[in-house]
Amino acid sequence: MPGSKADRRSDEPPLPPGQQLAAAEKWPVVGERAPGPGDSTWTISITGLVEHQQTWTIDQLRQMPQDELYVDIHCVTRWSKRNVPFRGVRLARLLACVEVDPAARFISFVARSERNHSTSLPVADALRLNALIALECGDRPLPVEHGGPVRMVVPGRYFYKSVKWLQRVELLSDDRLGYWELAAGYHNQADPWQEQRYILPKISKQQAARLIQQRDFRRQDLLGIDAAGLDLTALKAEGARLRNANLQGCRLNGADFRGANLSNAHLQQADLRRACFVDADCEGANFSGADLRAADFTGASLFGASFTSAESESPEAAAMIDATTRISNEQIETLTPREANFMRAALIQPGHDF
Ligand SMILES: Nc1nc2c(c(=O)[nH]1)N[C@H]1C(S)=C(S)[C@@H](COP(=O)(O)O)O[C@H]1N2
Ligand SMILES: [Mo]
Repeated sequence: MPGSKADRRSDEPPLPPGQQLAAAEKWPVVGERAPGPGDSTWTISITGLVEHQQTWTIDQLRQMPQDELYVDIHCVTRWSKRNVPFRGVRLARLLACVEVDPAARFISFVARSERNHSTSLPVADALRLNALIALECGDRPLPVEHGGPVRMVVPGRYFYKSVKWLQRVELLSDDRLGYWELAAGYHNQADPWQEQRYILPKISKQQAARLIQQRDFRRQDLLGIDAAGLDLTALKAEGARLRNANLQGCRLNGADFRGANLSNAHLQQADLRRACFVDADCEGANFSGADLRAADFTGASLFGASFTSAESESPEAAAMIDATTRISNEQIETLTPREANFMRAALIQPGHDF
């Protein structure tokens, strides 16, 4: 039964609101591609408001005293992974070497990255949260796809605050927004216990009303748009950016979301028959209670997506899925175990006419 109490062992501590455990052996890879090998040895520098800038090679970092930290990972796209054993050098230890200027209030972590990734924190938070410059995970060198040879690990924040392929740490008097915070509208505080996922939407109510009336969202940036309950039959939403959009209970049959970004979108109870999600990003999207017969998810990313409701045990809370819904086995394997079980059972239901 979806959402049954038996899914959660009673001795397990709760997860932050809206999070679900990823399948036990899965650690999703999220974000940009790993950088190329580069032409110089990997170093980490600390720059900005410090008494003496300093640079370390990976070997030098390995020779420093290592700390081990068991971290609960919480991705903003709603999957969590508990007790991941990271090992490396505490940020505080490196900051002590460079002597931070008292005027430095923020710290920016800059990646070796084709798209200039960085993210930032108040210095006080980075220290209080025990941020770690991680070199190993589970007694092995950190895999490249997870940020090897060296990444930040910041416990107690959504994982976008943990930059992969760390190259430079810069101390700043004023904050500098990072990549996801600017490009995706992710919240700059990022406390999962307060569910600080997104800053507020930017689009005006008038603009939203016009697009809704025309049923044309193509390539628009509609972060957080609230269109719940509306008739958006055959909506054109190719390439639209609909992160965190509220589309609950909408009529969306035949809608075209090809290549759209629907991460964390709310699609509960929506009529999505024959909707096209080809190559869409549906990470963390909520489809519980939606009608997904003949919907096509070919090539879509479904990490953290839910099709059943965690809060309710009623059968109406599960999405309507049958043999006409197109989802591959590979995609099912990226779902949480409960979602995957539901999906496997639903997909063999004979298709209905509608
Ligand atoms: N350089 C870099 N760091 C990054 C990202 C990225 O795209 N580039 N993505 C962030 C996000 S959104 C998450 S959830 C985690 C994912 O880490 P993982 O791929 O090891 O699970 O890395 C974070 N750090
Ligand atoms: Mo993330």
